[in-house]
Amino acid sequence: MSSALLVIDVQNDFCPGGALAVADGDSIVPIINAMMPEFDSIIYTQDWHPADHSSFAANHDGATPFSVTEMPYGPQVLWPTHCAQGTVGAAFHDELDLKGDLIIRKGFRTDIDSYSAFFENDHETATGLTGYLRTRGIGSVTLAGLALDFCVAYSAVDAAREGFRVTVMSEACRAIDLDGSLTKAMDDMAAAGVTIL
Ligand code: VGL
Ligand code: ZN
Repeated sequence: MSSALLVIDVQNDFCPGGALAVADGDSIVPIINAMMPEFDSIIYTQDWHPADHSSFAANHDGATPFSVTEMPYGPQVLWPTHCAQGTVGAAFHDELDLKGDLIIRKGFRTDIDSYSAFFENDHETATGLTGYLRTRGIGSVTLAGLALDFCVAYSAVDAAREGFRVTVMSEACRAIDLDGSLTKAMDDMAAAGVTIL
């Protein structure tokens, strides 16, 4: 069975100095690079928002970053403006090895956020990644990247639901940890049958 490494959102805005910096986020880059030779396919996700994206607090009158609002698809955290399309913040970390085969961009629709590499936050709109993996004969996926408690966890849970064998390499991830989000993410992944190493 072929295997893929899913490298989640290793972008400047999620690293120290970035707009939505994850503590120690850049420290995982050499760990991820060192993992790459073990996989048949290396796939990157890239958070890629238009300037008017609905997940940005700045686009909601009076809203503060990290507050929660209600969207048609459910609760949504309002984030600082980050990973705006074409900006340096949206670019991959300079040291990340980009020898892999696919980049999936997500969060490019104004009205809906997308944490997962597989489905947007309505849990219905597909990115197409399942089809790519199946077409390539890939049955097992390993995840690494940022942030463990948002985009990595959502991607891991969806991968398990899609029928892949899923491992999260926790030493190659870092978390935001907002209001218990890390504990919830770990519980959700365990419940979905994700192996956490
Ligand atoms: C992410 C919040 C907003 C992530 C992306 O990559 O975990 N978190 N956009
Ligand atoms: Zn985002």
